[in-house]
Amino acid sequence: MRDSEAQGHWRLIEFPTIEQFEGCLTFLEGARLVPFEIKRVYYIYSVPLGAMRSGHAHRNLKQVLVPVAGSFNVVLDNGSRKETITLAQPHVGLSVSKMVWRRIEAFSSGAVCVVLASTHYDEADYIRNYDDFIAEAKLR
Ligand code: T46
Repeated sequence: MRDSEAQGHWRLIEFPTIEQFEGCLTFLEGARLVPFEIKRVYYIYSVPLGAMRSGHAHRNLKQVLVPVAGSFNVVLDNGSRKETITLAQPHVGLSVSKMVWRRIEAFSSGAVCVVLASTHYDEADYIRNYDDFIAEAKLR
């Protein structure tokens, strides 16, 4: 386990997979394997080569990112520790807690990132300025 994972800010989750001759099936269940009730699902795809997404933190939202196709890098920062995690296996997701600055980059061609979220969409939950994020993180 990485130090940052031990602090509970982010961790990889391996989801159960049924491998059959006809193909593989992976399942995710809210409040069980996913560490919260799932309120929202969205997905990011058709990302042009070289494009970066995100660049923000959430005040309360928790998420799990799953690379259901292709691969991408998630750059994580909790204000004191940074780590880049490559997601490339459809049965391995990344759980990210609140107050983590994240950026997603290096999307492979055809990559699809499915995101499971703990809350409905709320723009007020976003911290989109890095200096504001650091200031809020220090207060907590
Ligand atoms: C995150 C990363 C991984 C909505 O209207 N509803 C939604 O549920 C979402 C997620 C977005 N939007 C709107 C808000 C913006 O006008 O879609 C537009 C693009 O969203 P954003 O620029 O926030 O996209 P990303 O890729 O930077 O970030 C998204 C999530 O917003 C964010 O929570 O952690 O994916």
